[in-house]
Amino acid sequence: MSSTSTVQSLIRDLIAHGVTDAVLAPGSRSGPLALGLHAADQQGLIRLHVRVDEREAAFLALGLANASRRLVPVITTSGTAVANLHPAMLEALHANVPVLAITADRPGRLRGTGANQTTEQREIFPGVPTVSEPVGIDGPAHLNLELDEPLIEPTEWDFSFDPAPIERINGQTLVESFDEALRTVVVAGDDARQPARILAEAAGFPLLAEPTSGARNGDNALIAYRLLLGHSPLAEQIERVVSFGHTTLSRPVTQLLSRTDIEIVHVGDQSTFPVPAGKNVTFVSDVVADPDDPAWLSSWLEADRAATAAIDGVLDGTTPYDLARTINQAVPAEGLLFVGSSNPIRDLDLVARPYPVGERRLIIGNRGLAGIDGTLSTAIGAALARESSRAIAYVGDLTFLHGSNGLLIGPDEPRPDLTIVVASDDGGSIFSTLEQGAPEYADAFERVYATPTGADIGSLCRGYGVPHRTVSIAEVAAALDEPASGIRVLEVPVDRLGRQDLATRIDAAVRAAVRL
Ligand SMILES: Cc1ncc(C[n+]2csc(CCOP(=O)(O)OP(=O)(O)O)c2C)c(N)n1
Ligand SMILES: [Mg+2]
Repeated sequence: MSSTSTVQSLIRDLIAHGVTDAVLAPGSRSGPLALGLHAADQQGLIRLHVRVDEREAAFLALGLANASRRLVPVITTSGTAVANLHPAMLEALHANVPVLAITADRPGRLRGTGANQTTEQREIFPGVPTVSEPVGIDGPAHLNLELDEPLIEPTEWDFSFDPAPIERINGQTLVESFDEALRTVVVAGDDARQPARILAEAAGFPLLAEPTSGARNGDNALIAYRLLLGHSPLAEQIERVVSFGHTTLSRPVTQLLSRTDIEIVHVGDQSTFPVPAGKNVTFVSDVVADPDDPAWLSSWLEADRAATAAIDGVLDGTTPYDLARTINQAVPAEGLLFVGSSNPIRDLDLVARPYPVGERRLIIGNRGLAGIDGTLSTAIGAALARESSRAIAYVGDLTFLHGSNGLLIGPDEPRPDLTIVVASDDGGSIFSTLEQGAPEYADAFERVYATPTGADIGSLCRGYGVPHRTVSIAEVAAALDEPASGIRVLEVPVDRLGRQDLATRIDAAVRAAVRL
């Protein structure tokens, strides 16, 4: 088959399997794919997104796939271009997001010779399944496509196909049903979604839900659970944990799931459980439970109210937590919030109020590997994939700078309405709250951990043609409320050097409030 007809049937298969968006980075070997996708875009069959930088292209596909839960291909030429997909493919692997890397390759006979732009790219993403056609893919996959000359031929692109029912595979289910009343909490990590909340509400269990769990909704969700686990006497009374999703955010939760003296039921398998599972851990596919003693839940809710009031007492309107609280409130029903790794997600986790059930907010982040790379592109992809009443990305300054090339978008490309809020503290504030923030490391700390850059985010945005404004924490709510069209950046200066002291004061206030 000629390269052109190979590509024609591949694109036809993609459309037949429900693909609606594709991301392409330019190159010569991938030429037939580029022309075919352009034709599919012109015919209204696929929305094509073109990006120069393959790393950003792949993260864009990740965001599109994450928010739509559809397979999204990212297409590159051969050589180093392929390696640039790796960070996003790893994130897709660990968060199980359906991104298909389609990498153009030279014919196999040229491998191992000095042919230009030719390398071993078939097994370049260990752990990511390789496929020869886009069928039955529900996570990341790699399709390496050897294309021979002639690469370009005159063609009438025709992607029509006979609609056939798509088969769905049903996995084995193992349902855990509790017959013993034990004091239980529900932990909801990334992508836990509704089942965590539904179980908590049906059984009357407290719900400890991370911001990107999709479960931090309703009356059972706690706010300051991270500090309650450390300070409330209730934590010592926990007899059973049911966990959903992939928890990554805090040590108290990891420590809870590491306990060997209580019963732990995880809905999922080891790949989403944060520590090697001991004998007390059961992996299941669902849990049902009868209503529990209501006093257990009300004690947690009362402790949470006390802890949250104590935190609010420390916050004076100027701290990074005030920014997180403002952003939490600024997401309307049907809104989208993409949260960057590092402190934005952790600050949000400590202060975010649960939303009412059923209002269809989508709060997501790259929690598979929690990288600070590709964040703007992933957020842009998510905003492009989902019609939302308001789309916000909330990121640290290093995260913004690391992925700033996500703003490199050609004038004819689809562009979402997205406001990027940068918590700007010139460096990585997260490290000051970890061990390396201790005074004995102070000499080395600024240079090798905090890494202030002094970069001028406003000038950078100007270079990309993206509107930028610096606003105070007090001004963020009003700025987010403005009608926004296209991508814009709100840079919010926040303090980094007082972080450790602030964390200590919050910790002390919560301890005093809940240790009665
Ligand atoms: C690709 C990648 N490189 C390095 C890290 C390690 N890392 C985690 S947080 C962080 C600093 C982030 O700084 P910033 O985005 O400014 O957020 P802040 O900590 O100030 O809230 C770094 C370098 C990472 N998670 N991902
Ligand atoms: Mg920072």
